[in-house]
Amino acid sequence: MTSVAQAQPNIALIKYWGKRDRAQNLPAVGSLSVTLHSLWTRMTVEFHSDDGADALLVNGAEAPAMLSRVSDCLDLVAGKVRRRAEVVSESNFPIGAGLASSASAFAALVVAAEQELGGSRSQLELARLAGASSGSAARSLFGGIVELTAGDEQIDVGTICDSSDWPLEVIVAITAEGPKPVSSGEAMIRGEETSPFYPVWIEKQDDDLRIAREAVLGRDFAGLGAVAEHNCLKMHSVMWTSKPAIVYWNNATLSCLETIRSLQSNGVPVFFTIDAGPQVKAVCLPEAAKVVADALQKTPGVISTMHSGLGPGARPLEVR
Ligand code: 2P0
Repeated sequence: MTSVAQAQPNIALIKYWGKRDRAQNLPAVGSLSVTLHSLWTRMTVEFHSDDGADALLVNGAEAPAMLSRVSDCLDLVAGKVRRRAEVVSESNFPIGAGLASSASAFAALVVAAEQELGGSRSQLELARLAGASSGSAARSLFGGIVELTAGDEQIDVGTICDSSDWPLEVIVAITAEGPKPVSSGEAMIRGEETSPFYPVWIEKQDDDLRIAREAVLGRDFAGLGAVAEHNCLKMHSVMWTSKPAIVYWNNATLSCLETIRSLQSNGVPVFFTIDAGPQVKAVCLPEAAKVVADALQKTPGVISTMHSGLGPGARPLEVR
């Protein structure tokens, strides 16, 4: 049997940055995100009874660096004593470049593995397993606007607003291709250990989450944009004040922020967010999508743009 699952990456508007428990990969803070529609990862999982090691192909190439994380994730779903797995991952967007590819990958992986095992875990249980592999992956089990709550023992996560109830659009401006210099996980730990801003980042996160949640439930776009931009810049301030400093931005990242500020001053409903990479994500109301995409595409240093509405959570695609 072969099982295939698809998941979309999600973009955090209130960010996950910091770990409460490194062994279990429990986040130090809650987060709030939008699950995308047009970007996807499809994971195929097949278990074999023969001897041998797990195998992984990512977009047609072997991916040794990723293989151990995939094997560890499969151990969580199938148990440590299990058949070997052949895993094939395909994505329609750049991976390892600040576009949340690990979120869609691990969300799709747990769903495909569960399907292949014939299991009946709930979406929340699968989200907890995905989150143990990649904190942001837990959110991609759910669609629309998603909130993750960080508990001492485990996370809770679910949709707080369906994509059809508030059809936001996201334009991603690609400003550099290729993998990031420091992984998110490593960067988070550095921030926790060395940034003087980290304690205040943690202390204020519940306030930002409450403001964002209320803005979502009240469909207050300006309110959501204000707290999302503030939260993003705070997270990057933790990175910049880590020792050694971590700066994921480039000149084009800043040029995109200027473009978005200019659109905002002309009354266009748009705000920015930036993750652990140089790409800029512009969140806007549907009527503004074209003008935002055109403006970002013309911004110096922007290589390309991608456009997505909000989409569903991870799900099985087919079983052959
Ligand atoms: C987020 N990021 O909330 C934040 C904002 C990047 C910046 O979650 O260490 O790959 O595997 O749990 O999920 C990216 O980190 O980190 C991330 P691990 P992950 O989307």
